[in-house]
Amino acid sequence: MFERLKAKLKKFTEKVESIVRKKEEQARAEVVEETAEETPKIAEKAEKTQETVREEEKAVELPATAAVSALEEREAAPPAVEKKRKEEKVEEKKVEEARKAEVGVKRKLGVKEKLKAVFKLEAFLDERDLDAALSDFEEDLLESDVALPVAEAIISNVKEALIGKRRKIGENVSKIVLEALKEALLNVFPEGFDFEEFVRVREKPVKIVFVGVNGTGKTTTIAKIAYFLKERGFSVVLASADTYRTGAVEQLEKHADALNIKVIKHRYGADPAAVVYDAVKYAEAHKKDVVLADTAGRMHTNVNLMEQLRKICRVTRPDLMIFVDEAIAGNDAVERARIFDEYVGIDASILTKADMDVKGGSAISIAYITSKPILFLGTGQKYGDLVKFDPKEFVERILA
Ligand SMILES: Nc1nc2c(ncn2[C@@H]2O[C@H](COP(=O)(O)OP(=O)(O)OP(=O)(O)O)[C@@H](O)[C@H]2O)c(=O)[nH]1
Ligand SMILES: [Mg+2]
Repeated sequence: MFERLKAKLKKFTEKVESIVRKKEEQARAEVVEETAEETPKIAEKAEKTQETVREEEKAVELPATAAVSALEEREAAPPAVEKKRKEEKVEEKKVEEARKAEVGVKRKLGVKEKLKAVFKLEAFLDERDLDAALSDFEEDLLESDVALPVAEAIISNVKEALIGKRRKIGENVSKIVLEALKEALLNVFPEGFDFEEFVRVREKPVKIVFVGVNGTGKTTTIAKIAYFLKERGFSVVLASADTYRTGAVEQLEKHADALNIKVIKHRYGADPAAVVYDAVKYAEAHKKDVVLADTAGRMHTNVNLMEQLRKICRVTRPDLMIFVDEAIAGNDAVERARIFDEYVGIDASILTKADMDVKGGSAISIAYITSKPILFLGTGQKYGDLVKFDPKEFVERILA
């Protein structure tokens, strides 16, 4: 699942890593060069200090002959010798201070130099460094079924996270890029949504209507959700509101039998809003927790059929209107989600056939375009093939 998106994200991470490495090598080379330039200056300063010290040392140094005569002098005229001794002490002090000063100069330059080097090595990416990599990355996202506005949003998030960022010495580059990508991707998802918790706390019966174009997996998904809810202790009733397609009622009944759940149905051609209404009345009377309503697949461009969905909304006021489409439909699914949302105001989406989706961008795109959460991914044809969709887990998975 989602191999292409995964591979493209990896490719981008590696590219940025190599850009960072190159920049750091350059910075290191510059630092080495500058240090080499600075070294003679430091040496010169140190040399000067040494000279001063030496001269001062010379001044206090007493040659052997002078020492003898000094001794004689001391004997002959003690006060003069005493004076000289005092002078000698003053000189010694001067020499000591000069030495300290020299060490001080050396230490000061050392710290400054070091800071400069560290700063340079920490300097990170600017916009020009990333331009080419980002434009390739945008193309790769589009190829992975990420819709254009979503790809643009991701790129802008990545830019914000990476440009001007400083890497501390020793910090792992790929970790920085991965964190930036994680943040960029998570930011395009709306807040997560806990379906089970919603059903638990909502006033009963919770009314859920499933909509989408033909053959995307609505009926199968309803059966999967019914199974999911039953497993968690909720009672469920199904509304067979696809009164349009031959065989639709029987298809739902077959699932209901397998799961041992009641189905409310009318004859073919009946008003779907009336079927959902009846199912809600049944649930109220029999204290059922949830009503799951199947509807006929319809093209989002068919105005009459879209109006029919509006009627279901008006009559039954669903708690959740769930849009179902195939992950493999890519940008078509995104466009359909947008139009269904415009018509009936969807609350969430479920993406089916994720098990067949190698690209992986649909979930991000639909969530971003509709600003509504993805609740589940359908991952096969069995009742248990329904995976709770969590943006964090999804992002971790495609960045793994
Ligand atoms: N591989 C795979 N197949 C799925 C999944 N969900 C549904 N299908 C298959 O998709 C086909 C269509 O599923 P339906 O549930 O009939 O789709 P629908 O949206 O109700 O179709 P209409 O009622 O005709 O609009 C069936 O063969 C399902 O078994 C899934 O998650 N993975
Ligand atoms: Mg169906």
